[in-house]
Amino acid sequence: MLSEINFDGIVGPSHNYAGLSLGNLASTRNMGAVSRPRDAALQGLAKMRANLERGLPQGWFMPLPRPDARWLAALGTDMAHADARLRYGAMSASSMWAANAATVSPAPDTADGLCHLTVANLVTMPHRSHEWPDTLAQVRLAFANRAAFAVHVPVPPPFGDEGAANHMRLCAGHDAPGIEVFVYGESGGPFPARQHRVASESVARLHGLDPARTVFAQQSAEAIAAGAFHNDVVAVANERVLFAHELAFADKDGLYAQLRDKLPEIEIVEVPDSAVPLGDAITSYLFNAQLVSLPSGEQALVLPGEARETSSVWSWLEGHVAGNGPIRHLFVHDLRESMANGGGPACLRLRVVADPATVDPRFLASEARIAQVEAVVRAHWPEEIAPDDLARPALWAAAKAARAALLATLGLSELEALA
Ligand code: SUG
Repeated sequence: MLSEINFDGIVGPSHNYAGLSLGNLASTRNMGAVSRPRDAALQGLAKMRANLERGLPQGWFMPLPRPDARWLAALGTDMAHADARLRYGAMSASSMWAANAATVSPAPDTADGLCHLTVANLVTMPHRSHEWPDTLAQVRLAFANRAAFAVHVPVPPPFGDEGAANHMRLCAGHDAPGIEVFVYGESGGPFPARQHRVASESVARLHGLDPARTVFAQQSAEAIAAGAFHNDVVAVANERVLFAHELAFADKDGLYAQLRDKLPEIEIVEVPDSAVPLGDAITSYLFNAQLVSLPSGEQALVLPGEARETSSVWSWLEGHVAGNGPIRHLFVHDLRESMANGGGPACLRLRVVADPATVDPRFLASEARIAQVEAVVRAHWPEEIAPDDLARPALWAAAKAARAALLATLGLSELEALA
């Protein structure tokens, strides 16, 4: 009955490169570049379609209202008067990275047998700090079935929580009790540590996790300083496989020992820095692949094109697949628009292990519905946005109208009233 459903954020019509995320090297590198929102959304939808064709249940989340007039009003301003930084923040399409929407503990892991979701507060980055009220409204709608789900409001500030991007689950099978691993950062380096240990501990308590099956691990300062602003840039887990870079964790030996103790069948696939230097892992997003179990039971990586273009990464992957490693298949997708803001295949999705019949069907994708969404995107999403365009009222109106058209197509116009 339980399966893993990947909920991808549909890339919003205001997708742009304003360079807002310190510590996210791609975001900084592409600051001021011209974005292509239509292509960005179509690239994301093509990934969803391909995963659906691979036999993987697929869901989606809607873009949030942009510009976010309510946020600006709370700051005493509006789009016409806000300074550029606030205007950029109000127009950010960053909710596309659904891995940051919430942390999810599936029913087999929790004391009350419900699937728990805590919406992330994203307090560290101003442009992301105002996502949560609209994300919460959407999550409450998608997972309204109280016999199956419990939805929590975000952990209060100042404890930064960035959701599933810093959370991994290891288990014998998706429907078996899992070991939940919360990865946090310690501040003090050149870039912010976005996930606070207190936030991770709070989420574990709120979800009613068994302390004996819960692990807290520190992300290595070296990884954060090298641009791994979330753990999912350097590690990913699926069922009994942990796939991680050698330099991902502050104390990898301690972590691996705990995991082996709690899940003896674990397979740890560690990529040494000598084979794939940390810098290559981060620019290629090797570990920000979706590690998925195909209907055959074999595991596959859904990778961005940049992984194939990075020779150290591609040689390592080819060697692994040719050998006897647990990852048996490699699927490559062009996600260039999202990648240029530091968002790979795994950033774009939130994994929820649940019975699809318990989810509001408007949040579940099908081949026909993907085609409908593509038509809306082709008709309404801007082709290009330069940062200066974000000051144009015509773009604000176009972004609003485009989202409204999408919501109407999927029967989700009530989200407009919730905003
Ligand atoms: O929070 N980029 C996002 C990318 C998030 C990736 N998510 C995961 N690793 N799970 C971030 O840094 C760029 C915004 C800008 O520069 O306009 C941005 O927000």
